[in-house]
Amino acid sequence: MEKVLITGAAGGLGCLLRKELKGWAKSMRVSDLADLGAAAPDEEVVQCDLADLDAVIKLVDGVDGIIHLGGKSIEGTFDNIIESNIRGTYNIFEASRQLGGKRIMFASSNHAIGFHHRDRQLDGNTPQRPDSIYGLSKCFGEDLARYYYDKFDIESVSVRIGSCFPEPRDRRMLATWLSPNDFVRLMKCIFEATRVGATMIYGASNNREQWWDNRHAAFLGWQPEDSSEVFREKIESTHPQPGWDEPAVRYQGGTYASVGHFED
Ligand code: NAI
Ligand code: 15L
Repeated sequence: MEKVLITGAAGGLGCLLRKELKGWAKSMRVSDLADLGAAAPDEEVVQCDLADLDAVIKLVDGVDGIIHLGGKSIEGTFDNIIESNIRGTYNIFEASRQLGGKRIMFASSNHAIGFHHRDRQLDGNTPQRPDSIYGLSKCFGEDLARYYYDKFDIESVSVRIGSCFPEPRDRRMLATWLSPNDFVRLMKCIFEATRVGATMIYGASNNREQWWDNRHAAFLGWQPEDSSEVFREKIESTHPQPGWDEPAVRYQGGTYASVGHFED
């Protein structure tokens, strides 16, 4: 990888990749709406609103691959989600098309399938089932990725990230947890593969409880190595087991599925 662009680079996952992909990519262009501090050696820092197409075309010009993390990362107002996630993601794919087709990693989310029950194991053929306006915007991004591949041959991998934090924060995350190291390894696999087409992959570590089956994406060669099991005792002793009939427990998306409409 010569030059990689990371959008949303001031956020949690962006900061992680900015640090961990150093050296793997010869240079990095990091971008966000928020302040990113000074550029490190072999880095360019570009402050940019993803909702501005002209700015995004300049942002994408000259890079070889795009790690698209930028956007609203939780439920929000419809207007906010439209600008950052719908328009922002469209602008990234459109800039890639106009500039000759850069491979894109799209940070989708488990909330694109959050209304599936937890006792159902999902795979590459399971239909989307969003649990929120946020989840809907991730479904849009995944469909956009498919469309840009079918029509323009823009390759991408949409990663339905589970919960990527240093540690699981509750009982649900014992199943959805994606360790930061497994996430970094996945990013490398995505850009090192010869061809990826338009692929969707679930992003969870090698946890005891598995809701998602990634056999359809085995060609990427990603094998998660970490497991949430080391945190089980800590989580179970601090988070009481809720009733199994509660919606937040029945659905994969947890509270995203059980809460009401954000703007009410
Ligand atoms: P974060 O909220 O920490 O970072 C997102 C970044 O995007 C922020 O720095 C924000 O300033 C930037 N941003 C928002 N709107 C923007 C705009 N219009 N133009 C430019 N930048 C904008 O989120 P986090 O946790 O780092 O997640 C990164 C991506 O991964 C997000 O797209 C999120 O939806 C997705 N994801 C993350 C998960 C996780 O467990 N961390 C789980 C599932 C999906
Ligand atoms: C997400 O999509 C969010 O970005 C993250 O903040 C967590 O809420 C995660 O899903 C999750 O489901 O745990």
